[in-house]
Parts: sequence; structure tokens; C-alpha cells
Amino acid sequence: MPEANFDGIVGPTHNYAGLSPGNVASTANQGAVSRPRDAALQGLAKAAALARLGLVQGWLPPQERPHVPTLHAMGFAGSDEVAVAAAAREAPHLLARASSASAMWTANAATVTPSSDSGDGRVHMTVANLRTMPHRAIEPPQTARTLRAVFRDTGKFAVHDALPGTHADGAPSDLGDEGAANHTRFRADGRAGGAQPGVHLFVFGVQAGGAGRRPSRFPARQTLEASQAVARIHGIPAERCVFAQQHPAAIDQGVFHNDVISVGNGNLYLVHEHALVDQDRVLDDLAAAVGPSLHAVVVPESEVSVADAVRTYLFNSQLVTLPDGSMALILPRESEGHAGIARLVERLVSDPACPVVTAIYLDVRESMRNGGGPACLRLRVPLTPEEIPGIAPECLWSPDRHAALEAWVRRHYREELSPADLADPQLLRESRAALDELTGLLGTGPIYGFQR
Ligand code: SUG
Repeated sequence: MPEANFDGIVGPTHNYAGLSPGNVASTANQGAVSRPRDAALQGLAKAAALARLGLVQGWLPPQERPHVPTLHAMGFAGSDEVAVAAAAREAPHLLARASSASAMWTANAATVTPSSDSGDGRVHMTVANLRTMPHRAIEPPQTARTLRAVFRDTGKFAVHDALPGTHADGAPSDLGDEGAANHTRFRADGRAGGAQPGVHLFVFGVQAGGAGRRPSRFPARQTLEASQAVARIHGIPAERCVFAQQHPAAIDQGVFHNDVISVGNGNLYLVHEHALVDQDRVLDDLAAAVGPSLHAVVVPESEVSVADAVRTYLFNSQLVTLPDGSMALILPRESEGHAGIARLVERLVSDPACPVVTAIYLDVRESMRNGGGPACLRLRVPLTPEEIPGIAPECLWSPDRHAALEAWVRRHYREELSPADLADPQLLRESRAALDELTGLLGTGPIYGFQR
């Protein structure tokens, strides 16, 4: 069974608001004019490309934005239109936070444990609390509703609410959790499905309570304690978990998630030499847990610098197992033409000991300009064939539904959007009309607040 990927459909308010300090692209493109229609079509084209390689492919719908309940909670009272207009006038940055299409990066929706690895034989998902970035911290409740509507057979799937992002008194908790972007599952062979047990690498940026090393410039979003909590909730045996710290210097250079500096699948791990603290020890621990078939490719700074990894998103490629058991590397277009990356890819593809047989470059430029590459745009869900019927069928890829979604995007999405356009009350109406129709297309039932 090849792996399943669930891509986030880019929402109609996709824009560049510069909301993520520590994410170099987000900061650099603040205020630029975005192209929501292109963004959504690029995402759908990526999903189609993966489906046509023979992988199980699905979609997860966007969230409702602007999120009026967030505006109401901040004291912008009145009707939806009045609240948006008041926020636009008095606090445009708060309106931008409530309007981000950031739920498109579904690698941050949840951490997933397949049924072969969990305590009770179900697929477990813990929704990420995303508490470090205010515009993302509003995602979890809707993410939980969405995942429960899509992975709807509770005999097969357990969707856990996000870890508490705040204490009872409202103070931020230490349990920052960014989901699958900091988690990699390995197996002794190259396969990716959920039928055989795996080994789980959880990468954290910092320890709660201030112990240990931490970055000095940019926030560390994932805490060790959050990763440990997820492993506990999912019932993964301790001997199948490895916890490792992201290098603080990497975070300070813009590696805000571990999937910006390493990528793994099956028995293959592609990792930059400066990714982790005590990296040699971590690789030894992984090899001990996975077995001698683990194939680690350590990419030196001299071949691809950390800065170039951040600029090109080489490590945010999707590394996927194809139906014949070989692997493909799906890279962002931005990494094409880099001499070091070209050499590395050539080495991977020509090495008979390395399962990668092909490299495919795809265009997800609109998402990349906000710091989201191919791997950010999808939630990986290792499944068994028996679990597929437990998923809302219209959320799974088919040529007809792909065509219907493309037509839906063309009908509803604006060609361009500037941050100033977020004030337009018509954008709220357009977005709701689009999402209302989408829940019909994807057969999820009414999942949004405005529908209830
Ligand atoms: O959380 N960007 C996202 C990008 C997430 C990428 N995901 C992974 N690496 N898995 C983030 O920083 C930018 C939004 C803005 O600035 O308008 C943003 O949220």
C-alpha cells in the first residue's frame, strides 16, 4: 500500500501578510500582491501529479476566513461586515491574522500515527495547537472538526483535540505543537503504508520551562514535552520513538520547522549536516531502532548551505514510495538549477543502494512565497487498504473530482489579492459562498461555523 497524502486546498483569502517571524519567505514577501486562484490551482495540480504516480491522494478543505468569531473575541462587535470594517480601520494586523489561509499547510494540521504503530490498532491523529503564531493558533478547533468529518469511521480513526495551548488563566502553555512538520516515520524497508510498524523521529526546537539550548533570534515552535505527549496519547511504544533537538542555529537561520532541513520516508533519511543537536548520536539511535537498512544521506554545508536549504526548500520535497516500492523525490521548482542540489539529486538517483529513482520538480510558487513547499502542503496518512472505506469518499482524488475542484476555483477565486483587499466585505461573502459549495463537493456536511 503506497502512502496517502491529504493536501490542503488553498483558501480564497491567500495573501502575504508577513505574519510568521522566523519564516524568511513570509517576512520577505509581506505586503506583496498574492494570486489566490493560481495558488489553489498549483495545489490541485500537485495533488493530481501525486495521484497519477499511483499514490492515494486526498484533499482537506480550507478554513473559513476572515474568521469573524476571532474578531468578535477581540471586541470588534456587530454584524460580520461591521466587525470586519472596524478591524480593518482600527487594527489591520489583527484582521490579517484572522484572514490568513495558513490552514493550507496541512503538514501542520496534526501528527499522525498509523494503526500498526498505535496502542489500540486505530490510526491516531492529534491536532496541532500551533500556539506560537497567533494567526495559526485559531486553526485547531476547525481542524479537529474537519479531520473528524473526513476520517469519519471512529472504529478506524481517533482524532484527538489539540494539546492545551493556554493554561486555565489564559497564559500560554509550554506545549507548542506544530504537527507532522516535526515528525518523521521510518521503516526497515522502503515501504510507506500503515501495515508494518515504524520508528518515529520527533524533532523539537526547545524544552518547556527553559531547560537546554534555545535559538536567540527566532521562536522555537515545537517543545519536547508536546512531542512526548503526542507519542503517549497515540500509544507508541517508547522503544519505537527517538526524540531529537533541532539545531538552534538552524532555527535562527529560518528553519522554523524540521521539514525545512530534513526529509525521511521508509528507510531513507535525507538530512542537512547542521539540522540537529548531537546529530551523530541521533543517527546512531535511529539506526539502532530502525535496523541496519536505514540509509542516511547527510548533505554537507559545502554542497547546500542552510541558507540555500531555506531559499530553495530542497528538504521540503515530498519523498514518496511508488507502487513498485521505489521512491520519487518531488521538489519545488525553486530548487531546480542549484548546482549542489543537482549534484545531490544525481547522486541519489544513480546510487543503486538508494531507493530514489526519479526527481520531479513542481510549481507551488504562491505557497512557497509564504514559506510552504510541497511537503508543507500535505498531511501524510499511512493507511491500510481496509482503512480507506472509513474516509469520506469525495475527499479522495479522482479525475472527475479534480476537474470539479478546478472549475470551482475558477468560479470563486480572485486572481489577485493585496493586504488592503482584506478589508473588502465582499471578500467575506465570496469566501463563504465558495466554502459552502465546497462542503457539498467534498461531502463533508456542514463543518463551518457560518453554516450552522
Ligand atoms: O507557519 N506560513 C506558514 C508556513 C508553514 C509551512 N509549513 C511547514 N514547514 N510544514 C508558517 O509560518 C505565512 C502567512 C503570512 O505571512 O501571511 C505562514 O503562516
